[in-house]
Amino acid sequence: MAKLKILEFPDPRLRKKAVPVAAVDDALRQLIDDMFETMYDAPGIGLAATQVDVHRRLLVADVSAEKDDPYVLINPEIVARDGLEVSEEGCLSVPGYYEEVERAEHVRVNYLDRNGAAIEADFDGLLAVCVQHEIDHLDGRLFVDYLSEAKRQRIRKRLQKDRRLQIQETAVVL
Ligand code: GNR
Ligand code: NI
Repeated sequence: MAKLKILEFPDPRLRKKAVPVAAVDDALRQLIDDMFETMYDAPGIGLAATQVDVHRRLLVADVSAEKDDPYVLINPEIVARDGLEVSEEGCLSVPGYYEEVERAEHVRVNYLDRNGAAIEADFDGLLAVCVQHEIDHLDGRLFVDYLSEAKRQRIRKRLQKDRRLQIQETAVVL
């Protein structure tokens, strides 16, 4: 198992469109395990392969309080959506910022599970929000894209400033 590095906005690699997974094999399952370790450690409720610089259509999620309800969605396709709801979203690639985003309330998704079996499942509540947020990552989209240009710029500038300060602090300790 290995913890992977999470890319942060505005890294251009977060804008790449992921390609379909060709084979669900042991190498992919190793990546899935590493993504779960990275997500639980963060901690987060979901993680898309794009965020760890792997541009394949794969996401993991676990929105349970006990962290004992893992989902793996390979080549996910939303085939139906219903209702609208606004909820507060955050993102491990945009650390420290939470903003309201409107999403479908219910989604039906076709995908492959970690054994390569074809699944059609209905998601609602937080899991529906999370799955839509993760599929956006696979298409190179971030939740900040739903905000105004001014808000997005403010977040980008503050994150870049935070990073400069982090580098400076590290230099002082060294
Ligand atoms: O951990 C996460 N929390 C979250 C909260 C509300 C809506 C979406 C999310 S996903 C996020 C983890 C992440 O960045 N996944 O891409
Ligand atoms: Ni995210």
